[in-house]
Amino acid sequence: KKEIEIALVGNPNSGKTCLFNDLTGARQHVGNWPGVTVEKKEGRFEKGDKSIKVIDLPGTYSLGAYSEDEVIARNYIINEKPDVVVNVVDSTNLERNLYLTIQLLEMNANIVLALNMIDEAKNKNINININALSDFLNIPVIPTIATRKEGLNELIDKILSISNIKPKDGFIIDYGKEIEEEIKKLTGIILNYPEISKRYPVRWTAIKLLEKDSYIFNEIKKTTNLETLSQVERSRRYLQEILGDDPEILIADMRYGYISGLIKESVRKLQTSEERYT
Ligand code: GDP
Ligand code: K
Ligand code: MG
Repeated sequence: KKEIEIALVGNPNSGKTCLFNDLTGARQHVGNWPGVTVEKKEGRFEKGDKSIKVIDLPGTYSLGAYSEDEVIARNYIINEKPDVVVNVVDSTNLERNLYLTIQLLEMNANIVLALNMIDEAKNKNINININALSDFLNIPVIPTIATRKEGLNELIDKILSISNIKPKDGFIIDYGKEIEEEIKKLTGIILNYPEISKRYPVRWTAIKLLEKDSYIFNEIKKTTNLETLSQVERSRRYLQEILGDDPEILIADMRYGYISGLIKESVRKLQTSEERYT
């Protein structure tokens, strides 16, 4: 009987710890991540004949290389490859929260979206079309109220039902002809290095290199020859010249644009009577 491993990921204050407690009850262990003072929480629960290990990852808005929390969260997902990543989002702040979701998708994580604080969204007259959101992102979406354990059983059932799926290295956002061509050049090079391509999702690595992610940049520097780094520099300079901005800014803008389109398709803010009459 193989243990299923799941990780909770989300922005700070999205309700991760609350959901972690709902899932694991008293069966938790608190320690530290190796080498750092960031708290590591692990717990367990059972469902039927399945045993599920749960990790509460540090809260973070992004999965770049800027903070300890970001690096811990993303290294865990990349290196440990949890069977399921439960992406806990604050339903009242979907636009900001989905920035992390997009990055998880680009890392090929096997995601279920816990649309948490759905009670607060209702109070604020934010109406989320769950099916549209799920279709758009191509991942299961379960509304939850962690403080009341609502949606918990549905979430657990979904976690178990997708736990043996392995998402393919794929296309989430089309970054446009120019950027896509440079991504293609870099993925071509990365594929020559199994040490890298077996460990990291290839498309994600190419995007990270265009963004000049310091962590991935160093990994590449250690593992590949100088030709790789000079191609990264050429690609970055070329994009900067023809598109007029740093690739990391262009890439972030396209992610925000994608999310904004997605929000338009799936979220309605209904006016309250008070708002209508003031
Ligand atoms: P974390 O930072 O992601 O670990 O978030 P916490 O679990 O600490 O929750 C942040 C705050 O949101 C706490 O005050 C929780 O009680 C509250 N909270 C969590 N889930 C919900 C929910 O579904 N609905 C409402 N109304 N509040 C929630
Ligand atoms: K908190
Ligand atoms: Mg927490």
